[in-house]
Amino acid sequence: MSKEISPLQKLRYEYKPKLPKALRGTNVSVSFGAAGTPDGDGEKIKELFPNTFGQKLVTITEGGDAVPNSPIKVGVVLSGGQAPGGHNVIAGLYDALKNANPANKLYGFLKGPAGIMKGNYVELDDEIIDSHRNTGGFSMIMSGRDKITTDEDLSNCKKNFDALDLDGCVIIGGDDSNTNAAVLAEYLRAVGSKTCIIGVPKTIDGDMKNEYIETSFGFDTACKTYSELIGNICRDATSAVKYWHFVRLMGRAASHVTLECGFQTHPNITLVSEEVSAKNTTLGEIVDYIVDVIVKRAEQGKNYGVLLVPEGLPEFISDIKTTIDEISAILGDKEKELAAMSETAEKIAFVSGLLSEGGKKVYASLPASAQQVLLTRDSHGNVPLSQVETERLLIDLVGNKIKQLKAQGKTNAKFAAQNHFFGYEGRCAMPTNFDADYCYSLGAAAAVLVRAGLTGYTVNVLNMTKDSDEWVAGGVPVTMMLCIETRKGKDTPVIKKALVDLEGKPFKYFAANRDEWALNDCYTFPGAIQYYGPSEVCDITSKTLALEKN
Ligand code: FBP
Repeated sequence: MSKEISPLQKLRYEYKPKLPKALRGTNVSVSFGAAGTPDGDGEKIKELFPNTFGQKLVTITEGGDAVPNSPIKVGVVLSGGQAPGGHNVIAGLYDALKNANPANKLYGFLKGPAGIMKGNYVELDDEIIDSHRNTGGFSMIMSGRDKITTDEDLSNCKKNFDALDLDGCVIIGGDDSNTNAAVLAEYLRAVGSKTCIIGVPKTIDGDMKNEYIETSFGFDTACKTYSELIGNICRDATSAVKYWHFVRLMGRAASHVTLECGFQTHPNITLVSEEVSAKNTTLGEIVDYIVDVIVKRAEQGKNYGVLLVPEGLPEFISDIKTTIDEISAILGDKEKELAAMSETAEKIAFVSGLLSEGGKKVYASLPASAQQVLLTRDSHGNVPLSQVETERLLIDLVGNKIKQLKAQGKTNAKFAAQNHFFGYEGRCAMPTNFDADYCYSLGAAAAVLVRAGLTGYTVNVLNMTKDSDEWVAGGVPVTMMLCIETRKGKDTPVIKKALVDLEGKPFKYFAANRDEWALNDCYTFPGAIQYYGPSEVCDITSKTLALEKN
């Protein structure tokens, strides 16, 4: 039985992603720029990465002293949360390898880094690649969140790379996975392995960016998918005129997704975690701000509105953040004791008993479901905040406050709320033209870096607010982006997460407009992602990138 595909899917299989000029042919070379050292913690990073520290920035250029063309074997793995465009990175890598030399081979490691460690892989061929071109999701080879940490993990990777005789392996992941790529590259260099490791900046969260990485792939599509839905909700709010919609948006730490959706739709309230943190705002003060807007809108006869809240908010509220840090230290110190407990309630009581007086109070004020989530860490030590229902918590607290004000005769506001969480809905959407082109370029550039024998690099594409003719691809040494953070109570090298910069152009634009958006109905309706039609509709970058670059 043939598998039915949608008409759009069929057309997208045929879409030819745009590439930077230098990557359109096979005669490419690499040129080296300045040697990269991280902003801070340089000495510590140098000690940890003696073999890969201090490498130079790389730009891929047309012609020149071309990179070698002898046949090579390359592996690829998808790591962490899904992000639209992952399949195009693999397709770009595959096409570039095959165009350079048809004898080149590409292997996909299955279900994330665990596939490398266990030696589970599939050889990728035309049929697999062609049926995944320009599609969303990571279903081609699947993903996983395992982390390559111990000496045994590292030597298992080497063993499996050697068995396949791999010249290179491309790790498609976020900040943690690219850090992992650096650790693996360093290990392989130290033991004299020929396998080069190249990272690719992926995450819908948009927080893997810096001077050399303009945006992580997937951010554009995910935000546009959520923004379509938020725009629809704004229209519903002004049609039914009886609900406040509280929408939580994915993004583990940074508020980039929420801010971008705010730019796209102009909701009445957009909470930005980084601002909350900078101002030491408490949960009570956040509730007061929301109530103030609700009351003022009610005075204009508008008992409806839309609020956006970033998933990462709890970790940025000063009193909750301190409590999470205390819990992380306890989880590190008392790992064995906690592992021996089977009941969640027992764990909650145990951890609670070890918290400071302040921490105890904050922890006790949270619903049991949130208390439980705060005891969980993923393999990279992160709290799985996508499981904390902050929007419901805010609805409850705001509802209570409005009741109090009503009882005191201070408002007539009617508050009926709907809650939403948009996260998983956007992570596997069909990539926008921007993400499809960007990802295909990243894959093609990764092939060049491997052919050039470079290791410990994250591939990059610059100039992306311009026409693809002007895009410039290359690589940035991962060690250049590292800093030292405390994870599970230990000093750990990590890629600096780019949080929303309160001095940056995007936030300033938001701050200048938010009061008007709060009280007036300035909603905008981006509609569904368009793949065909005028370029100003189909090829536009995110507003965040446009504001940052202009
Ligand atoms: P990555 O950092 O791996 O790209 O994942 C981002 C993310 O989508 C976050 O926004 C979210 O908090 C998390 O993954 C959800 O994790 P999971 O997929 O394990 O539920």
